[in-house]
Amino acid sequence: MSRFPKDFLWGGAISAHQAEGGFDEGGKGLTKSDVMTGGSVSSPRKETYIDKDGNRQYLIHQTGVRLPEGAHYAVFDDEYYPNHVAIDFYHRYREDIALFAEMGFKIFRMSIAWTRLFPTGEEETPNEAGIQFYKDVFNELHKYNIEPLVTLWHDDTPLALEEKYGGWSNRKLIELYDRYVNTCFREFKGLVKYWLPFNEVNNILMFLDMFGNVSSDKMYQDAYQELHHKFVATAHAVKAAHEIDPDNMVGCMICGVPFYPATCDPKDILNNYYMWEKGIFYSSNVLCKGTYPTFAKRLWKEHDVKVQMTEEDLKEIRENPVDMYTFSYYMSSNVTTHTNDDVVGGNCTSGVRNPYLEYSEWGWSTDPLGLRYFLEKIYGMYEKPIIIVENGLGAADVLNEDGTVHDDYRIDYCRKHIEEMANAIANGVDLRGYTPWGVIDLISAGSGEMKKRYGFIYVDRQQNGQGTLNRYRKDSFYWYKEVIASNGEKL
Ligand code: P53
Repeated sequence: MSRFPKDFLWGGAISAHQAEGGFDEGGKGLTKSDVMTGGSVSSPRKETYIDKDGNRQYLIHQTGVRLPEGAHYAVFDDEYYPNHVAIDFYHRYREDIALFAEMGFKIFRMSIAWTRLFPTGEEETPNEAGIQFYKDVFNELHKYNIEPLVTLWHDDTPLALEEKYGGWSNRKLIELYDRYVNTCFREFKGLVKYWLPFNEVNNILMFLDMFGNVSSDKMYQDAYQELHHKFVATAHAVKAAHEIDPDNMVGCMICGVPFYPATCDPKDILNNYYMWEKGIFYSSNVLCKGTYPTFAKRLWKEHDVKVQMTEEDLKEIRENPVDMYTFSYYMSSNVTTHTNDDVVGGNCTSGVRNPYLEYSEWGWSTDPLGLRYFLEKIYGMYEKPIIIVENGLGAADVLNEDGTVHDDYRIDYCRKHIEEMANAIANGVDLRGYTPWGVIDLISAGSGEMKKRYGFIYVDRQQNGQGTLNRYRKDSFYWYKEVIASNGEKL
């Protein structure tokens, strides 16, 4: 008997800005990643802008950090922007989808770029070329019986809204987002039924503590306010999705990091629990249960935060919880109140090194048991169907002269995580699907590199834009094909 349900949704995931390219084609407007340079494990990505006196400037890209007064984002002609071309999915999606079909995908997670439909976010009517592009992609997927799972916002607010309103801490964003997502639900009715309103919605708060450069309580004020607006926007999206098509299923999308106390000092235990509350449960509770948890008051008090919210907001949130719990999972994090110099300090990771785990070149731990822990904990708390919508190993693969890529380390990583998925299912978790991240190589979000690859398909695009963009099947491609064909038995 199979350990996975017979209609288990095996697939893969990408996002628009990391894969599409065509950044100024088809009437698309600019988004943050279009003004972001590449970086590396040791040097951060930068945002390019013109200051109030007309000078070129670079701002280190960091959670919660904003442009100075009077500045404007700008694209510099002599700078390299990795997301402008990305892997050219915009022009090559047919070839890519054929490869996904060859692996036997049942589901494919992708995102719609808000700026392809509403270039500045404020147009009254959507850009037809953008709608047509996504209809073509969805139809191509259905040709192979692949179900799209669509993220509506993958860190890509229209840049015009960031500049004019300061982004999501401004309430105005809710109504503009409502217009955008309602357009999606209407236009893509019958083509899409799985929707994720916000990618890793909890990051803005969790990352502020983990590796933010917090200069004032105002940053917490903005983060909590931004989250509240996204909670309300999610509630609106759930309501509209259900009204427009009762078949629609909407999920929260949480960056799933299990926190471990580095010692058994009660101070570490409590501190660790508070990390779970702030990083994971705060967002999960509001979106799944429809209410702010009791500990919200403690969190707000911690940084003297006053979240502006109306009775109507709370009613919408209460009446429209999400239908499923979806999350990304890469690694666990190790927390302590003690002084410990053995810190991880990679790219987008923080905390104390866990002596029981191995770390990637980018400082991300490999912890398959952490996935089971997260699955069982979350299912026990919320009892909603779960899909793991990101998981994988970022590594510097080598393309051999004969077109092969021997990525046994990636196979090993995925195999161990799938084992733990099976164990969690055996323990009662209602896990419905698995879409490993960057199933075709794409631009890393954190480091802006092409070198940090996750794919089962290799893309010949190199660090500074060299390469043919040709696609190659890695060893993991053939392995995953077998995994799907055997419904997770042949690992
Ligand atoms: P990259 C940090 C930690 C966990 C998840 O990340 C994260 C990040 C942000 O870097 O984001 C998700 O590309 C995100 C994807 C991203 C993926 O993880 O830095 O949803 O867009 O590409 C992997 O290796």
